[in-house]
Amino acid sequence: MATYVISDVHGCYTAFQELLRKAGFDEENDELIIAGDIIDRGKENIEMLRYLENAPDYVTFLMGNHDYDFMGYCEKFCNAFDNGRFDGDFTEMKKDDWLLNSFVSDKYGTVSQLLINYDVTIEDFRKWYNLFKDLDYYRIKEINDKKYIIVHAGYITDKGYSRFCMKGLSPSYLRWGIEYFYMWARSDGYFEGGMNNATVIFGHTPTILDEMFYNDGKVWIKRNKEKNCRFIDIDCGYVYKDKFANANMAIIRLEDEKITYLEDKKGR
Ligand SMILES: [Mn+2]
Repeated sequence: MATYVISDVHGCYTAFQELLRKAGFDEENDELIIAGDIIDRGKENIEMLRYLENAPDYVTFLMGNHDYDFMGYCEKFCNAFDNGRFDGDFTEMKKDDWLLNSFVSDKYGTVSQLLINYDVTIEDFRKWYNLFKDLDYYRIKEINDKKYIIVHAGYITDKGYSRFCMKGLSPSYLRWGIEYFYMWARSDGYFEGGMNNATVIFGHTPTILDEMFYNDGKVWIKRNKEKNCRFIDIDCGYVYKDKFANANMAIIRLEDEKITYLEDKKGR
């Protein structure tokens, strides 16, 4: 039995399934943790949502910022329906972006993609809302005497968070609380958030983009000797593959920390 971690599938269902096969993931015996952002940006959002709906026992989904936003859209549709402000008929919204966007700000086009290409109903949105709202923000695993914290963007202890707030965080952090950190952390202060003697595995900031974890589409690893902790960014930006040749999808097996890439790039 092994534990695998992947992140930021972003509606790339086929690639995700292919990577599981390539890594030798065994549905009968292994465990999979998906560290958030299962949808948006990619083309196979419905496939990811159906996968969430039929969630096999071996998989744990954690909340990402895109999942959280999508949950908000679902909630809005359902509330409007429950309050009689919407009859559940999406026909007009399918034809009219303005109408759709007046309901939900469909930033990544996922909702219109679902409405136009598939026969989705208000009950689908209700189902998705209920599934997303129960997701955890992080998961802690002890494997071979090592502690792993799996989270979408960044982990911070409650105590660390209070200290962090005192130092003057961005207004968004203060407004939304610690969950915002788990889903959105992306700053130097991020590294204060870890826990001693632990490895934080996260995604959210693709290693293919020219940002703080840039590593040309390979997994990014940094050790903090002082705290004896490590940070591993496993989001290799696969959904950006049309823009960046080295974008990739990676999965890590915690027992031996073996990393498998979907695409084996030359010279690696
Ligand atoms: Mn994200």
